[in-house]
Amino acid sequence: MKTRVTELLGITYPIIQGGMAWVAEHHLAAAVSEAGGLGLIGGANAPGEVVRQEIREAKKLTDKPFGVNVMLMSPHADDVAKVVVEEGIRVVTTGAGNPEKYMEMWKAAGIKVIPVVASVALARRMEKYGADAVVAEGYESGGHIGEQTTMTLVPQVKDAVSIPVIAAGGIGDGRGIAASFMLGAEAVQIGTRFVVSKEAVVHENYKQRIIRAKDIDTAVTGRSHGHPVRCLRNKMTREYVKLEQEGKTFEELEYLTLGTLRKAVQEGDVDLGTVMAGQIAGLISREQTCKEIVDEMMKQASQLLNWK
Ligand code: TUI
Repeated sequence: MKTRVTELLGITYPIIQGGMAWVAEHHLAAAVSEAGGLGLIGGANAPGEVVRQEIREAKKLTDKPFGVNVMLMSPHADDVAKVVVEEGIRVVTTGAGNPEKYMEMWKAAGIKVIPVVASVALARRMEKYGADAVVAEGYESGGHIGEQTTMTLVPQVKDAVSIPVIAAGGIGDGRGIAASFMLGAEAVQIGTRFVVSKEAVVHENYKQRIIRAKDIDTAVTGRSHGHPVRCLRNKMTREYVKLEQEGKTFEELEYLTLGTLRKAVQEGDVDLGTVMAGQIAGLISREQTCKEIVDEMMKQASQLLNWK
């Protein structure tokens, strides 16, 4: 199951873990890398020094390659961008913005740069700036999303660029992986399924909400403000969407989402917290180790794709 992505990253399976805020810490990243995929530490809104510590902890748990996701809307993005260079990180993915201003520094350090994009235009631009691959992330994803579905985005990005494309959004099993390859992807990025892994340090309430979720249980907040975020429907999303429809501004509604992802992930407040998850949540039925998840998905995908 060699692809340009497995070769580029030195990994066994074409599976990359999403750089999920608060969820993608060193235990999860190391476990996914140990399972043969590429684990990622999610920089999210954390200060550079916190990310540095996370990187050092992950290094203690695995000798395999792992990466860091730089969340570009973070006030600490500049610091995190430097920390990844100082810590000798080999792979960086970016989200929620355009990483152009860091590309030269990262390329000079020999880092493989993989921006997450939600449009063909940004994918093209990233290739021009020297990106090694792109993650084409569809609207089915959890967290901050674009407008295109994975089904429409992946083949259009594939046709627009020569660098490898990694599909993301709505992929939760081997069928999703096989379908992504049919669309032209050479790897997938998986988020929600890894939230429900034994190694993910995530409150049990959060994992159970995903396990119990049905297909239609996600909602998108912040659409009217240009910051669409997908999460599981709860008291917070109902209140947010109601006030949004009444015309409340982003600033007026910020109190509903400040610190609420941490509240859900760490404290287990799944009613007032932000329970980010993708539309594939309804498919996820039990907690497994990262190795079990990777092995099961790869077995199913290999059969479907007739890989030997
Ligand atoms: O970044 C993500 N997913 C995220 S980031 C995050 S933390 C957060 N929490 C609350 C509000 C905002 C962020 C939670 N989930 N995925 C990658 C992604 N990037 N999805 C969409 C985009 C994107 C969107 C527009 C990337 C670039 C872009 O435009 C940039 C430009 O300048 O054209």
